[in-house]
Amino acid sequence: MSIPDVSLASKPNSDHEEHEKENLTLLLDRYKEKITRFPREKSWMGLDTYMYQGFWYISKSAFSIETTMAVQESFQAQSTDIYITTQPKCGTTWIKALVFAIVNRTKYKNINPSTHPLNIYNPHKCVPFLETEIVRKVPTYGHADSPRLFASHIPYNALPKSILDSGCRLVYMCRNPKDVLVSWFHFENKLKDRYRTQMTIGEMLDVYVKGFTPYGPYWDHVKEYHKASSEDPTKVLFLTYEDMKVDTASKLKRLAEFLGFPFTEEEVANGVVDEIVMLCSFENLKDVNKNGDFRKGIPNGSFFREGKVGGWRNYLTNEMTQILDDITMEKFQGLDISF
Ligand code: PAP
Repeated sequence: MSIPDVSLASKPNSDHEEHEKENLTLLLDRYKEKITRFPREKSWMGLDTYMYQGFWYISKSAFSIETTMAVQESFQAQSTDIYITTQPKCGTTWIKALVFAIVNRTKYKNINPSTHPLNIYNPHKCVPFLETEIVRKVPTYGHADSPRLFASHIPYNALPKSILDSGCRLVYMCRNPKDVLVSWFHFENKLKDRYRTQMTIGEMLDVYVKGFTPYGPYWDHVKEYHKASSEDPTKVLFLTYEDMKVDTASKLKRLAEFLGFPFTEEEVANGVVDEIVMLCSFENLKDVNKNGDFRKGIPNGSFFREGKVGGWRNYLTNEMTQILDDITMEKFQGLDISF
């Protein structure tokens, strides 16, 4: 079983990160002309956003139209790969930790728990994004045994053909859009060094409902993965953050089965499921990640704010709630998606 070279990837501001920056600059240059032909709007934080294949993407960053096009052009899937896919702020960090812990549990069975990668590194270091993998100097899985674990925010139909055709498994997690918006609101406003501007929740709502958010519209992203899961539930597992919160242990078992790593009766009896739930709990991961930066200007702690369901009630007015509820009802009409 191979795992990412977390030790290498864990050093912010290292040569490694410098190299990624250089590669990203090359990509920006490669697609510079092309993106000028796409429809453009304003996203939040003053960022430009471009319409590409039905979704909006910001430019000039790791999670951008350029990296999406590069992934489409050159990423090669293997049939044994596992992909974790989400809209940002839907529980990516959590589901990465859960999948990593399930798939690698035998490898770390007899180690001192304090040396488990999830007790040392940010889950984002343990499961790389396709969007950052594409600019890496050395591929994360250089000598890959299977399965390789990757994550992505790229919409289903925009994933590289080799992922869609290879038969590999995809885990999709979505979340109540009201909590997603509130989570975005806190995250973006925390990155003061990046944007040098702050936005109100009302201003962000305006952008959100228009779909001009990274990988937006949120609702279309969810619908594409939901459709893919309905068409082939053995290939795409559709999860919600809320369901996972209600009964993490039983959802974890289902997730493990889907991934092809079911828990044995003995493991269940020995408390392995509960151990993983605890290892990946908000409280544990928040504590592990209380110091340091994930990348320059992005503290590890910024991925762990509240970790609750329904926190939106403290931030959205009745009017804002109504706007989001109306869109959600209209967009998800007839689909068994509930939060
Ligand atoms: P990303 O897309 O930037 O990686 P993502 O991990 O999808 O972000 O979402 C962050 C949210 O997940 C945060 O929600 P909040 O702002 O409402 O609090 C974060 O707290 C929450 N989160 C992170 N880790 C966990 C966890 N282990 N359990 C539950 N929620 C978590």
